[in-house]
Amino acid sequence: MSDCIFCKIIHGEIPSKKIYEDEELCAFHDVTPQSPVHFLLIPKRHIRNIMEAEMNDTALLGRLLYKAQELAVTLGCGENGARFVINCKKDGGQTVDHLHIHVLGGRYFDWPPG
Ligand code: DGP
Repeated sequence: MSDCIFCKIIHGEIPSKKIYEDEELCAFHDVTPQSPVHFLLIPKRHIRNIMEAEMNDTALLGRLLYKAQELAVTLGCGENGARFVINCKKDGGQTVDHLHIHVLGGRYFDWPPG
């Protein structure tokens, strides 16, 4: 989608610190990190949010989740764990309308969120 920040990152039109990329997925460090490890993993196809995923997307969503934990382990979160977050729409605090999972690690996160 032409005016989507994350689509522009995928196409290299906006610089980013990429961690991983394959034919379906792309991961890069968050520009405003909230913890020592904070990256975003996204599908390359423009899906606006998790609630717009379709039945046909279940394999992609499975890969997204699997790759998120794999990258978290690679970045040193294997022992202490991490927070995996998907914000959705206004009440979920989503600010970029391209499905993404936040992976946050390297420090403790309280629960419930504020
Ligand atoms: P959310 O609130 O879940 O929609 O989070 C969007 C995240 O995207 C937020 O933590 C900041 C990050 N972000 C926004 N613009 C950019 C950008 O241009 N580059 C990178 N790397 N991250 C961005």
